Amino acid sequence: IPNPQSPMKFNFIYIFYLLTIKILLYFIPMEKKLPNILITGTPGVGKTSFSVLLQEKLKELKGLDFKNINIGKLINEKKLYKQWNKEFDVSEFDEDMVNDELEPILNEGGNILDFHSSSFLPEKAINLVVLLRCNNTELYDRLKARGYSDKKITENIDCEIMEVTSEEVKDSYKEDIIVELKSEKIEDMEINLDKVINILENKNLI
Ligand code: DAT
Repeated sequence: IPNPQSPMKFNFIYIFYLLTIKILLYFIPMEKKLPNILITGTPGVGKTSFSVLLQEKLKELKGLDFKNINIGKLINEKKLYKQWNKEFDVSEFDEDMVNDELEPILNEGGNILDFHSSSFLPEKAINLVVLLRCNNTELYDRLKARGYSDKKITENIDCEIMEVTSEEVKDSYKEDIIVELKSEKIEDMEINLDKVINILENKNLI
């Protein structure tokens, strides 16, 4: 600690003392918050499959521990809805209830969020939006295999054709954080994983 007895010596020691602290702080690695990545798209495009693979690959390649948040599951488990839509057999989630639940999770960072809707999330909390797209024939087969009713299949395919999810993303997030990727064949998965990891690195997010 500088000795205030001699002013000249004091100044010199004081400056030296401050510089040393500054240099030390520069070299001490600060813990960087990991980004929040939203994986979105019409039901059946491959959000859940991609989210799981991305989490695994980020761990394997980069040693990073991301959490996987399936928002649909969270809504059902925590009952974050006020109504159930009997016609389509889905919950009509309550945006405020979901955001209250997500707030501390998003503040921590390091989340891969998997959900078909995106506009209600706080824009500033999302660092990258991955929008998956799939052609109608493939989407039909996937939704049929899932046991959806014809009505629910048609509704979802219409959403993809009308670009509902895509429009929602483009209206809610800045263009430079949106990545649109084709998710039709198994090979697309590996290509998409590499692309997303590259983008995260180039944007200095990981
Ligand atoms: P979502 O979470 O968007 O509803 P999912 O991950 O459950 O979709 O995938 C739906 C089905 O499609 C599932 O059986 C896995 C398969 N699938 C996902 N991505 C695929 C891809 N790129 N190529 C082939 N099949 C894929």
